Amino acid sequence: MTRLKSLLLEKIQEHRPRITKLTKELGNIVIDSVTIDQCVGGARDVRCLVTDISYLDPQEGIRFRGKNIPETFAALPKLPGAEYPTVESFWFFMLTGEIPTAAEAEEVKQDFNSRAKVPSYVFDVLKAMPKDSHPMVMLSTAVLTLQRESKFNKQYHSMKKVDYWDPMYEDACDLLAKLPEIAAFIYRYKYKNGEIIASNPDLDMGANFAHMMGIAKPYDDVARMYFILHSDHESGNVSAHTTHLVASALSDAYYAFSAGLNGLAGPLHGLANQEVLDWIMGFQKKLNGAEPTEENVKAALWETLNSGHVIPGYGHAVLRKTDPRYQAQMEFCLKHLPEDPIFKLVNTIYKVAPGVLTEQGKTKNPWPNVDAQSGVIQWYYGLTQYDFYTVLFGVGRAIGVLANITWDRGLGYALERPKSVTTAMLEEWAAAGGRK
Ligand code: HAX
Repeated sequence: MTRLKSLLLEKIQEHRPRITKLTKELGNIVIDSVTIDQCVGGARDVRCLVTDISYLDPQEGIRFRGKNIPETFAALPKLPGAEYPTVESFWFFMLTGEIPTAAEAEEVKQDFNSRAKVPSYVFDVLKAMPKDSHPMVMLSTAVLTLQRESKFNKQYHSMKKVDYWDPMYEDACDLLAKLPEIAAFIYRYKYKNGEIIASNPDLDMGANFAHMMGIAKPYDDVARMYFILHSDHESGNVSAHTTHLVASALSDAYYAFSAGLNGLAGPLHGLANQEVLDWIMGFQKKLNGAEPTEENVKAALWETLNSGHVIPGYGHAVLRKTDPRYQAQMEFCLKHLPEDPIFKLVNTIYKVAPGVLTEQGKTKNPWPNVDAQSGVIQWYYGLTQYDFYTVLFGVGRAIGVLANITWDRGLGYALERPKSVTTAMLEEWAAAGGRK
C-alpha cells in the first residue's frame, strides 16, 4: 500500500466515530431553519452538506484543508525550478490534510504514472463523435466510457460498506491520472489536426499535460496553478454537489464525475470562463480597432445587462468579495504578461464592472470570480480555442470532487434525498406565518 493510501485509511478510521456521534447522539440538534426563499431559490446558505476538504468563506474565499491559496502554494513541495507545487502533492494534501514530503509526493507521481494509460477504446469513442461536439461533451463522454474500468463497480457485491472507500480511492486515482491525456487528446484532435503527442511518464502531471498539449514552459506551471486553483470550492457548487449526489447512490467515480462535468458545462458555472473570452472577443470586434477605454467598456457592459444577459465572470452565490482565485491569477499575469492587451482589458473591466453591477442593483456580489481572469492566461500561451477552457477547469475540479467522494465512502455518507413540497403547501404555510 502506498504511503498516501495507508495514511488516508488511518485518517478515515480516526474520523468515523465523529460522524457516528453526530448522527446517532446529536442528530436532533437544530442548526438552521429553511425559509421559503431558500426553498424556491436554490437552497442558498442551507447548511446540509459536510466536507472537511475545503471551506468557502464569503469574505475571505476558499481554504483548502484550512489553508488559503498563498499558504497552500507556499506549503506544498515544488520541483526544482518550478513556481507552483505539483498536482500530485496537492492531491495528497486534499485527501489527508497533511503536507507530503518530497518523497511522498514522488510516490504519488509514480503511482499516477502506473495508472495513466488511457485505453484505446476511449479515443475510438471520441473519434466517432461529430468533430464539432463541444469539448465538454467529449470530456464527459470519455469519463463515462471509462466506467467499464471501475473497481468499485466490480467489487460492489463482494465487499462490506466499511471497505467502500478502498475501490473508490482506486477509481479516483485511476481517473485523475488519466484525465490529462484525455483532455490533451481532445485539444489536439479537435484543434491540431489530430497530431497527438505521446505522454512522457517522467514528468509530473502539470508538466506532462503541458507537453501533451504541445505548449512550452512556463505552461507546466500554468497547468499546476490552474488545476490547483480550480480543484475545489466546498461542496455546494453545481459540479461538486452533482458529483457527490450521484455518488451517494453508490454510483462509481466515473458515473459521478461525468455527471459533475455536465453541471460544470453550464454558463452560470464553469462555462463562464469560455463566456468571458467570448464577451471580450465580441467587444473587441465592436471596437473595430479602437482602444478600449473605461467609457466604452462601461457602455458595452450596460449593453450586455440591458439585453438581459449576465456579465460573465462576475458575481457569486457565496462569495461577497473579489475571488482570491481571481487575485492569484492576476498576480501570475502581473509577473508573466503585464503588457498583454487582453490582460489590460480584463483589468479595465475590473475597474468598471463592479460599479455597473452595483448601479444595476441586482447582484448580491458585484466582484469578479475565478472565470474573469483564467482565460487571458490560456490565450496568452496560445490556447485561443476558448471553448476548450472549461475542460481545463474540469481536470482541476476532478481533484476536489474525487477526494470528496472517496471520503464520502470512507465515512459512509447517506444517499442524498431531500424532501420536496408543493407550491400549494408553501402558500398554505406562508398564510399561516410558517409551518406549524
Ligand atoms: N451579471 C448580471 N446579473 C447578475 C450577475 C452578473 N454577473 N450576477 C448576478 N446577477 C443577477 C442574477 O441573475 C439575479 O437576477 P434575477 O433576480 O433577475 O434572477 C440577481 O443578480 C441576484 O443574483 P445573486 O443572488 O447575486 O446571484 P446568484 O447566487 O443567483 O447567482 C451566479 C450566482 C454566479 C450564477 C451569478 O452571479 C452569475 O450569473 N454570474 C455570471 C456568470 C458567472 O460568472 N458564473 C461563474 C460563477 C463562478 C463559478 O461557479 N465558476 O465556475
